Amino acid sequence: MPAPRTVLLTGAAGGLGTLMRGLLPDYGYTLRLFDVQPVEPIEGEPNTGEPDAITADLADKEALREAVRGVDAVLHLAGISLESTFDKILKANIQGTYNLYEAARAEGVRRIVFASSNHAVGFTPRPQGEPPLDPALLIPVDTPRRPDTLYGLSKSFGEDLAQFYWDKHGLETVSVRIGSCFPEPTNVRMLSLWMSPADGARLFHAALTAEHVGHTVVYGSSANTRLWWDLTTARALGYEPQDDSEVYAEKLIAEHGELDPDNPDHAYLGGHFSTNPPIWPH
Ligand code: NAI
Ligand code: 15L
Repeated sequence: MPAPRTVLLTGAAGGLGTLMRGLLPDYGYTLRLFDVQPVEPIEGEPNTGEPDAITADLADKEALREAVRGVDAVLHLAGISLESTFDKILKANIQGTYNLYEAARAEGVRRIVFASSNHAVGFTPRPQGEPPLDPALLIPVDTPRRPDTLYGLSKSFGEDLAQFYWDKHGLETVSVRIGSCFPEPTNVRMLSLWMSPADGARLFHAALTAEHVGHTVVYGSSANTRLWWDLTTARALGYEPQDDSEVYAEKLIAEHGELDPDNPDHAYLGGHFSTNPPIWPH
């Protein structure tokens, strides 16, 4: 895959989108932005004039066709990012992601990097043991999908959609099961799942540029000492994580205590998402 130059960044107004707007231009990308909310300038960054930005909903098929026209690849972050009602998840994450793939296929876009989530496999029991875990205990990418929420279910759908568009239409995807990508980890579970924003940009760059990915599923995290999952497929794309959440471990464990094997919120990869009551009305 020749290095893409113009990348459509959906979800550009969100937390991760804002972080990536700051970091990805350093890899030489020109970003076109898409979000249902207006994209605000990044705090503390010089205002470099009007961005190439489209304010529209993923339900708007015409806007999506225009948005993907002429771009080399898409980084698809837009959608509901936490548990919600089925109607909302259906519209934004399931129908919306389908609309994006259909627009990309129609306009000849060759690759999408899809923000999947740890919650697509959130009901996987977390591996137990002293860190760093024996590599044989790390959760592989081909572990059965076990969504822990309707949100996780929509990410599982997105991965199936990606596989289908590769098999049927030759549209490539890297599905990144992101752990927790925030400036810092804020709880003990995140010590295992955290992806620093800088490593996030490294991984997205690798996913955008690696040769012949077909549909590849990778876990998205830093090289954490307390890692629960296997980064082999991510590394095979050329991803070399530089950060480790361990620098936050002492402080977070002092504040929250170690993970408790008897606490159901600590039993699974997805943490408290697995015990979330459903949100009504459905
Ligand atoms: P966020 O909620 O801050 O941002 C999502 C953005 O998508 C928002 O700006 C929102 O306006 C936009 N959006 C929602 N529905 C839309 C629609 N129908 N049409 C157009 N835009 C729409 O979420 P965040 O944290 O930035 O996450 C980005 C993506 O990465 C999401 O897909 C999320 O599920 C995924 N992810 C994020 C993780 C993280 O640690 N931040 C972990 C795992 C997955
Ligand atoms: C996600 O999928 C969410 O989008 C994000 O907000 C975090 O909750 C993250 O997972 C997590 O599991 O920490």
